Amino acid sequence: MLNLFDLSGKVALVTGATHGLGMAMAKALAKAGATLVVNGNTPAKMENALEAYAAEGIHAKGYLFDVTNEAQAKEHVETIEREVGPIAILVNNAGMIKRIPALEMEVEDFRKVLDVDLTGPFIMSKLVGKYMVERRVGKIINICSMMSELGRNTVSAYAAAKGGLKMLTRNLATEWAKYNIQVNGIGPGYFATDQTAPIRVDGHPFNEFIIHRTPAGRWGDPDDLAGATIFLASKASDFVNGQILYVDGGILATIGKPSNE
Ligand code: GCO
Ligand code: CA
Repeated sequence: MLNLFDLSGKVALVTGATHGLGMAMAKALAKAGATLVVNGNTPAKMENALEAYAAEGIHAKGYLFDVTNEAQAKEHVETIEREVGPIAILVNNAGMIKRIPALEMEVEDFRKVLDVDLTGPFIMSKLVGKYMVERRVGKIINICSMMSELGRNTVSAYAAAKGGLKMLTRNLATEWAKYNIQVNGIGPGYFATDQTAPIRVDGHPFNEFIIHRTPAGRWGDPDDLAGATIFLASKASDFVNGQILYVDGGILATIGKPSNE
């Protein structure tokens, strides 16, 4: 039965996997047997990341490119296919957030967030999807968010992009399911990463708010994503198409509770 989750011999490309949730998901894939390819944008971060992977016995290959630059991404996807092998698993994880009230947000900033969080996954899915369609096999996992479902002050662009990414997931699933490609998403709840560091500090009202708002009563640990990632990357999910699997400690299941409960 456990063979269902075995990723041996499969090449997995994880974008933005030099840190944070991307790195945690990438490690999970590698530990399930996948050959890991890491995309990043910053040479120094890549160097540290490859050391961090090696420290856990994972021999990852790193490729520096910008997922929003189609020509650059195309060249690198071709190189990965040639140098490492056929990409069987694509995790569109690279993303960014800007926390600025809508009335103060420059259109340029709004566009930038959409470009990285939504257009980037489209570009990567199109480039890798082309090979997957030819081979009639593939797994694409788009990293969504609580903001694929819920709004929050200051994150208009991020919510628009992550809501869009949920619908891109359903749409690509619709177009490619017949080619035996499963396109799904993971929607992490509130996780302890660098991205949330500014709102997670002890004593910060948002830190208390999230712990109170989450039925599980804590921030997610990046390792909490391992199971969902392996499931959606493996044979175990071969008839699962266009779903967003929320790993959120129950946030989306509940309206919340009064502050005295
Ligand atoms: C925020 C957070 C979130 C999380 C995550 C929630 O400012 O509300 O940064 O956006 O990063 O995406 O699922
Ligand atoms: Ca951990």
